[in-house]
Amino acid sequence: MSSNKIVETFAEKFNTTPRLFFSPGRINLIGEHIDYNDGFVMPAATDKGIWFAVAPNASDTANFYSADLNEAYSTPLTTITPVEGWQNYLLGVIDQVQKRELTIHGFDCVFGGNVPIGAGMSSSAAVECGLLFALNEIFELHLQRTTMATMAQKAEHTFPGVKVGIMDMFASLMGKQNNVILLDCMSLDYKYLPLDLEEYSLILINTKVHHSLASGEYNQRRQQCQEGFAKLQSLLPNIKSFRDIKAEDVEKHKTDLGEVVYKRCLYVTQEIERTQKAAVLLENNEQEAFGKLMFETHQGLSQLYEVSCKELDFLVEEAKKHSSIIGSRLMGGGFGGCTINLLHKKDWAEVAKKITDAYKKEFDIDAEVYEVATSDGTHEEIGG
Ligand code: GAF
Repeated sequence: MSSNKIVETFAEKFNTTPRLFFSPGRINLIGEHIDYNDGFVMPAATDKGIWFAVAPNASDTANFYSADLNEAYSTPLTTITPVEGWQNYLLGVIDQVQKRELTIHGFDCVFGGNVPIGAGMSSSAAVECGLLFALNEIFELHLQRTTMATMAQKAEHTFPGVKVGIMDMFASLMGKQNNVILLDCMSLDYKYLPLDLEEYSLILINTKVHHSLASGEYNQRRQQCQEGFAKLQSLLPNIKSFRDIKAEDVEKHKTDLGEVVYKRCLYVTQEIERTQKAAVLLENNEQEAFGKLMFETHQGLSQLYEVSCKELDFLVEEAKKHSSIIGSRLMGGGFGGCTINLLHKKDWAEVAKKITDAYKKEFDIDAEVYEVATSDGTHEEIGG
């Protein structure tokens, strides 16, 4: 779906001229499942995202049209409640606006894009942030981007009901082309790190599977970490967050925690430390050492956090067979979606083909390959 198609569809459906906004999906270099555990993450907004064509309609009704699904949905603004399906990502946003007693009026909206759904690139945050940003502009709500990120996160907690961290919304709204964001998820302090990989580049390989247990498992991981943290806090002195806990301390308290919670906490403490190391490596252009940490992250996500699946593990194992790939791991929530791979620029297409051929042979699925390009955060496409 292209931006032109979105504008054209808007003209067909509503016969007025909208404003056009782009809301990006994200990648994440390292720091997985630790945004809701007070860790650090390293996402970037990508050039794949969702466009929103929006115009006020002088009524009290919100009219949505999903150009990707060819489905329409309308609701009076006075009765916003959760429903089943894609509408929840939009309704949750309107609910957040109303909870803050900000005034919006009826509007027409066509949206759609090119970020693959269920690929771990956060199409849901792109939808939530895109609508919120558009409403903020059109109804002059004067919300800051960081406030919109927390509102979009809240929208996902309350309507779709997935207790996500802040990473995806923050990346979508705050992204900067050619940079990754080093985000402290506890304080929301952040800095941009230029993404200059020299002779290397990043590619995503999409397994094209998305195991449907994902959102229930996500909330369960979050709960297991909360349980583990409370236990460790009661056992260790001066612990304010996971980042005060060392992996050795978790190991010492394995019996107190129980096998499953122990594994989750061990992963979290290791990943928090890894991400801090990775940030230094990226700043010093030490790509090979950075790539090793990506492999370690995958190992942790697969063995300790248990959010991988056979398709993702297969892609990472295949990646290890090619010396030009220096790092590979599952990206995002897991249970399907993409791997992110750091590899030599010169032969990426050839290597990617070998991996996708092997994948096809094993699972009879055509994996998709995307070369990563970063973009600015959610913005209006002037003249679009
Ligand atoms: C999903 C969530 F939305 C993020 O908050 C993050 O936890 C991620 O999974 C895993 O790192 O994308």
